Amino acid sequence: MNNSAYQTLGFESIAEGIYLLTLNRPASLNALNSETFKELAHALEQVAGNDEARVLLITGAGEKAFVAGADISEMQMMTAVEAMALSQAALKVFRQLELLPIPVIALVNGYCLGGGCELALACDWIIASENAVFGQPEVNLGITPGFGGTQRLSRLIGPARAMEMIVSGRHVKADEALSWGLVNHVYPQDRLMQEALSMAELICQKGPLAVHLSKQAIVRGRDLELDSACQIESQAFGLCFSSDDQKEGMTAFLEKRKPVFKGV
Ligand code: DAK
Repeated sequence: MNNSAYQTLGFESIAEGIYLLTLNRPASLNALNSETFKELAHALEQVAGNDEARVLLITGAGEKAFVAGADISEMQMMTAVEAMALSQAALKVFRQLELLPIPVIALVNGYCLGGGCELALACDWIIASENAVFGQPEVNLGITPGFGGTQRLSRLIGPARAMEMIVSGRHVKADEALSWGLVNHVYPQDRLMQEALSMAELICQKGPLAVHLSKQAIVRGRDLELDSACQIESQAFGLCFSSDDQKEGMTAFLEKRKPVFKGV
């Protein structure tokens, strides 16, 4: 599943079931251009179609940035029609990421601004290095967030904090992001990957179907009212009982041994 044909991405398997996507344009702090969106769409299709994939990690190349936003040099002269086309492509990719059947962790290793912050928000959760800096600085450029930031940021940290970030464009450092619930954990930069791998390995030991259905219930349910959302959970719960993994998980517990899950 490795693909060295990408111009703007690194994409590799780093351990059994664990894939790493690296935004790789360090000279422009990994800014997202239209090629990146095409390549992201392709890479995510490969992950979605790979039964062996259990966890996806996403990070930025280098030690300075996760992603410093959409590529300003590419956007500068765009027409409204071109801007809408870019926005549509990006919205589609971010939704594709959000709906991926496996958990996706963003490893934010520096600047995480504008479209970069929106990319991280489309992942299932964010872990950050101590030098991480978050922001939606679009107002500095005379534009609004366009890749879902007004919506996903508000849902994650609440409308007041999202409003403050978006209308002021101010930078939020890792410790503040942690206290706001924007990130789950903060680590020294040299431990970020190792911590992500430990978490990914832990997830790989769990029942793949249960992990998938849990993610789906959270993602599909969070925008619904409680009764409908709980129906999604109920269906997921019921579905688990049609799987070998449920029998194996419960039998292993009662036999006081570790379960061997097969994902069926
Ligand atoms: N795009 C292009 N190049 C960028 C870039 C970006 N977003 N950010 C940084 N770079 C480039 C710089 O131009 C510089 O290139 P050279 O001069 O070396 O050729 C190189 O990366 C290193 O950056 P700096 O020299 O500026 O490094 P500093 O450490 O001094 O500052 C910084 C780091 C991250 C604070 C600064 O680079 C910065 O403020 N960058 C811009 C951050 C930003 O405003 N990001 C938001 C972009 S707007 C849309 C929907 C959504 C969006 C767009 C359209 N549609 C609806 C179509 C999203 C918009 C955004 O994301």
